[in-house]
Amino acid sequence: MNYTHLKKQDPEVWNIIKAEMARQADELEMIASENYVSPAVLEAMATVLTNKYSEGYPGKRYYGGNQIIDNIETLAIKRAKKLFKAEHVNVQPLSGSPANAAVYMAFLKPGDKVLGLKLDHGGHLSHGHPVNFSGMLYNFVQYEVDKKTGKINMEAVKKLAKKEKPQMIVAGYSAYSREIEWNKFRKIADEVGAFLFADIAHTAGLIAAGLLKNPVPICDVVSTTTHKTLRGPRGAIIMCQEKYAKQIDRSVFPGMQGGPHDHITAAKAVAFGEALKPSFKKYAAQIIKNCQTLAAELQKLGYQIVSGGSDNHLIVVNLTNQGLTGREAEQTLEQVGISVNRSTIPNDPNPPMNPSGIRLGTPALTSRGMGISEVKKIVQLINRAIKNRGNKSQLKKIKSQVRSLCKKFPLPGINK
Ligand code: DSN
Repeated sequence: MNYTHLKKQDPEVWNIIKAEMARQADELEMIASENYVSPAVLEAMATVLTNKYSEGYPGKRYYGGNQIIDNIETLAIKRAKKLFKAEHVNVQPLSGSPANAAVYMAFLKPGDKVLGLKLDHGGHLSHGHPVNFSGMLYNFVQYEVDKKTGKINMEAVKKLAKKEKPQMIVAGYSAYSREIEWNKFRKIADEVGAFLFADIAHTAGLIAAGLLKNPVPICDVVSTTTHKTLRGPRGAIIMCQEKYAKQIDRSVFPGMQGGPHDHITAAKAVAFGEALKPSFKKYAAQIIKNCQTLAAELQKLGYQIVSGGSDNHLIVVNLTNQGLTGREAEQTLEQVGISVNRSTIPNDPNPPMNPSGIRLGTPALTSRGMGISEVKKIVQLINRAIKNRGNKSQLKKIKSQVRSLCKKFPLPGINK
């Protein structure tokens, strides 16, 4: 994109955007939930579809002039259904938390009991944390990962579900690196008469590529953001069995949201189209290989990985034996141009603002075309930065090495 009008009309805004483009191009993005969209996805977002109001659904809108918007929403739905083998898809949710709010509203009454994974064990704020709407409106009981293995112990989940008899069980996480046993969750949910809700925001791209088990045919309802491993625009979708279609649609609109963002719906359709291509499967497979290399190389250097490894795109590194906190690691790595985020570890003795770990992911590196040899180099850079924290001249040297690596892998969608 040339941004001709923006550059001329509003250099103040343009200069900020340009600086962010340079940051993204010159730095390594290892935040597990971030990615780079394709130029086609970027272009779809920057279209006149943003001008339209279209409350309602295709063929049933509350505003005139929606014939063409209906086509884009219908196409996005069709592609998402194919990608995830879904009976029904709502493509309007604005992002992950609003999507989850709509799911709860569709299936629960305030005060109903729900089982969700605790935040410091890898769950998400919207899975019942007390400071979040989910924890305020619903009676969440939190399950945990196993103390010894760092993995979800399905026997413990079953025991808790039988004791608590929740109306809903939430599975699918933000900082959990292992495969999820969807069929076992289904069995438990059936035994206690609960709805099963999967939040696959993190792993949707890997599931779409057929590399992780697809929970859509197993669960009652599934939400995902579209901008993580799925590599689409910032937004979300909800998938459910046909028998729940009406209650989900009503819950999204008019329950939670007003007009959908039609330019984003168009970009979602483009991203789903990309994810349906064989090249996406290759991309997703490389994400996992890169992540497993990342885990193994860090382990060789003495770093502890929660659960001992990864089946997906992310790892959580427990830094306790390295003598620094997650915040110190995040800040040190930021100084050399590597973006990561501090993360709690299970049963973290430290507070969430300064927890004991960092979360690292490979979706964005892989979108740049980086493979195993680059990941090995990056692990060396991370380790050197951590070992030399506070040493300005060493950190400067590492930063220039990060930059030279980035130069060899230009970003999609950036036209500097
Ligand atoms: N903020 C996202 C993440 O980083 O996992 C989840 O919402």
